[in-house]
Amino acid sequence: MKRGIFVTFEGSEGAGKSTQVSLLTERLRKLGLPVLTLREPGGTELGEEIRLLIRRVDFAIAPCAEAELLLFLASRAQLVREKILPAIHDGMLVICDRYCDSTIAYQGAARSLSLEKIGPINAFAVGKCIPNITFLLDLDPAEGLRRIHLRHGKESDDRMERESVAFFEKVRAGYLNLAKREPDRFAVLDAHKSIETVHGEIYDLLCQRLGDLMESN
Ligand code: Z5A
Repeated sequence: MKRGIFVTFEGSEGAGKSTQVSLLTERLRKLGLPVLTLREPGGTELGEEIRLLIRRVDFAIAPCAEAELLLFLASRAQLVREKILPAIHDGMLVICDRYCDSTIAYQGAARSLSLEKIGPINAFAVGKCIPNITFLLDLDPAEGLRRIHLRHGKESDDRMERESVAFFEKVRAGYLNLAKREPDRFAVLDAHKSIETVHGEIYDLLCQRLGDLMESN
């Protein structure tokens, strides 16, 4: 690859992002492709510290919505400059578990922070580093929470996972709106299907889009 490709995964809790990111990474590496897999918040030393802060179920220090937003963006700004841009420059295929769209869906649609304010600071954090392809795993939030409870038991130790179904309904609607606005970047997948079926669909779509991108490069 002459120029790298940037792929992101989005969706609400339990939609299967981490599962699909691992399966795709493994398959592409077996083909000999140079793949860098990252996650948000996190992916750098600073970002992983911020991740710990954001997820703490210590309600005495729970950040207000504005502070939470800025913590996510600080992690992202560091990730872009330290990891994503250098890897894309080196021709790698970068796969990131969550990115800018998470902020619009969670802090914008669900926490009701103004999208007019989030847009410019999101852009300040990432500059021109926009994904080529975004896979949105769309799932009924009740099913997502069921999967998370199966994994962790009823009381998750993650502050955000303790939000209500209504909160995650807003997240889902926020994502679907984004996908409608940018159909060329988003591929929406039905995450109710089996892990294997979703993986097959992602792989086929990626091959198709990679072909298109190579032709246009
Ligand atoms: N957040 C934000 O608010 N603003 C931002 O800008 C950013 C993030 C970047 C990150 O937490 C939190 O930060 C997240 C959004 C917020 N908030 N919450 N809540 P995280 O990284 O720890 O959490 P996550 O990204 O939501 O990951 P997750 O909860 O693990 O979900 P997932 O990655 O989509 O799912 P999974 O781990 O692949 O699968 C969950 C379980 O379901 C697991 O047991 C699987 O085996 C099972 N699974 C997966 N796929 C299937 C299918 N197809 N069928 C049946 N079972 C399945």
